[in-house]
Amino acid sequence: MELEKQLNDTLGKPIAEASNEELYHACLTLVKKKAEEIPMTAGDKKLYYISAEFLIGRQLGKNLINLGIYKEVDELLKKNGKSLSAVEEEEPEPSLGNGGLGRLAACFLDSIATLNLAGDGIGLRYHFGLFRQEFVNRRQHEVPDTWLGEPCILRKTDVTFPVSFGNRTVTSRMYDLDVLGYKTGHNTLHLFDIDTVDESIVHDGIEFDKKAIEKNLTLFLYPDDSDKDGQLLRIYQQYFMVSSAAQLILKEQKALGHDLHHLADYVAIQINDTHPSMVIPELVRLLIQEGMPFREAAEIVSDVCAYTNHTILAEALEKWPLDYLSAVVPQLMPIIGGLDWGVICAYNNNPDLNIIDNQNRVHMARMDMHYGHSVNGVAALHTEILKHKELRPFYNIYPEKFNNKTNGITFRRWLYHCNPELTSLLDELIYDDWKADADCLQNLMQYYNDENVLHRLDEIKHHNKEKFAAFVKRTEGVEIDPDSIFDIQVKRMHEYKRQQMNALYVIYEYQRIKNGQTPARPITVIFGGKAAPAYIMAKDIIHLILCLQELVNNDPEVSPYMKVVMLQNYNIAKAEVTIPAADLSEQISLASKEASGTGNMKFMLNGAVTIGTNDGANVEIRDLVGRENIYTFGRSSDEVIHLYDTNGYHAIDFYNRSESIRHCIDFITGPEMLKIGDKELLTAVSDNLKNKDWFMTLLDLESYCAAKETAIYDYSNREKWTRMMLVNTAKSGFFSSDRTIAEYNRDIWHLK
Ligand code: GL2
Repeated sequence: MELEKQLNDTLGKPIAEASNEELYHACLTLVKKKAEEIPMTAGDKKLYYISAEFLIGRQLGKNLINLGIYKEVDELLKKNGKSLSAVEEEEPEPSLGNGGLGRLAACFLDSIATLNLAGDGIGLRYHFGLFRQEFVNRRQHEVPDTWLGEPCILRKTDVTFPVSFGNRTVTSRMYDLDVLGYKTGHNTLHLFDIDTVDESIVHDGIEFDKKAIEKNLTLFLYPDDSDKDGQLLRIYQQYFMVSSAAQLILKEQKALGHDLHHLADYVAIQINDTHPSMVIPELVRLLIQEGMPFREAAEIVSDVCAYTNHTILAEALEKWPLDYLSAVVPQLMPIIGGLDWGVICAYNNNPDLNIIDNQNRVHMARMDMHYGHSVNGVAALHTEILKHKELRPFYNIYPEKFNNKTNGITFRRWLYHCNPELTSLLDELIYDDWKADADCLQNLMQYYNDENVLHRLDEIKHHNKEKFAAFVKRTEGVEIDPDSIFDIQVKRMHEYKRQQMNALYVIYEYQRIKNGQTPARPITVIFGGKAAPAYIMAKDIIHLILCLQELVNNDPEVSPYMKVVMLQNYNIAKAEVTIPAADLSEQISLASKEASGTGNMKFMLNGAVTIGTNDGANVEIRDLVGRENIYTFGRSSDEVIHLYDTNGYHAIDFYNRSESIRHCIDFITGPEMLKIGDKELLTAVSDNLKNKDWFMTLLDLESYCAAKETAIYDYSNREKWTRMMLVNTAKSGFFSSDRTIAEYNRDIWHLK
């Protein structure tokens, strides 16, 4: 009743008479009011989670859930002939991240607040975030994605800081977003921007003048850095972010009357990948300005800062040329030099350890490891690889700094919000405790042999598949059959994730069907994901998939048994419809390359069965569900690492040796495909697979196809399959980000 009155008052008219847009505005106001009533989480010590990405997704549904009023609002709107999910669709999705790392940061904010820990996020207020993906002529096109409309979920504040780039100074302004925990907790995400950014300088898709720093600084997340100006712009962005962060932190701590000599008693900083690494020299610089000697400042900063590594891919381990840094942030150069000098003296000028290498590049991760007190990987296997391979010299000198924090996801969004039917069933069977204590999902195991429960799980999955099929029809114009197996690979496009291997499977299956060998059950192979604008091979792979979609779906001999869909502009909102509908979860990265993955956890939670390599967190999924509830295949990370070390992989040998591989590769540039696609792009893909194949697609292709055959076969045994679904959901509690955050706090942050 009270809610109804509040909404009516804000609307100025009855709910039934309001448009979805008006209802969205009214709900936002409601959330704001409720948030104001919740005191900010406080504690003796505060965490600052600095990240270039926060892929927060739409906020309304999540906030209503965390305020504990989602159901009530949902029912109220229903009663008035309205739908909350339609109202939620009014919210533009902020795409302030590009993939797992950014989404992880968002899940972490949710869990930090839920655990009632005082911890704010700090990042940038990108005007466009990641581009919107459109398919034109079966190719990816990038379009700027505006999200900063009115009303905006961000609050403009009066808090500003001067940020200097040499002798040019700009003013950063703070924008705030409320981060509400589930039933408790209230923190803030601070996003910085400058007032002079000019969106009108963007032309021809996502082109703009990279030199006009005052106009372009926060235009885009990860502007193209394939040239020098692009790299300089990234350094500008990073410094802008961390200088604003460091100034905010010191301002808050001084306001609390804290002694900066004891900063580590009051502050923990988590450096999310190397994008925020310059916060280390920046804080040292500011503490020196406060009158502290260099060495003391460096020690304090080390006690405050901790670093998370999210990848072993060299491209993501940033090394900035010294002269680029001195062009953008000359004031940091003496500090970085001093930090490097400390390392040179302590470790005898060891080139494997120095921050500045002999090509005059600054290794950001090395700075983090020397001048932070903790280094963590994001899944057990990943951390082992860091310790014994990638970062081995550092593990040798700082074994005590290394620790593992296996990633997690917030179950409030990735089950409660996106899968209401399964949520209701769980609430009925095991009560709603799992929303705050995910381990309770284990209790589902008592229904392992309960036919009725298994049947209901099956029914729910089917409903979710129907909803998804309707969604695909509406958004992509493709008809898919909810009775077929939904085999889903949605994630960023990258060769190491091996969407190309899945595409080769499609070709393999296509040829078999053409030869009269139809699969035990029709299968729908679903892809989704964006390719970085400058990553040509990833874009060519999108082209390959879109050509296959055209070919397969229009072939009357094949389409009754197989369909292919590539979702356009895959984002959080689409993920929320896609994941609950999955039967098979594709996690097929080359072992050792996917640090963790978090999509794998979301699928598992929603009852999909994984087909995957022993990579990242898949290994932990396998250990939890048991080998009979997952399909693993492919070479181990040790074998793969050995192949790299010994230069022992030659794709062409696999091509020459196996007829079936040869048929698949040759098909890419065969007559059927060339009728549809671009010869140059398709040839680039097949040449790459034959002659380079850096991520060893052909190494695992045959075992992959065999594993998929087994899965398709098993799917027809409904009892067996639904039992696998049950086990996957029941065992997923470990992957709650509440658990991950509790571990970060226990081992690294030590907040009360
Ligand atoms: C990533 C890893 O690739 C991914 O495996 C991991 O799950 C996430 C979060 O830890 O981090 N690293 C990275 O740079 N991106 C990721 O998604 N973009």
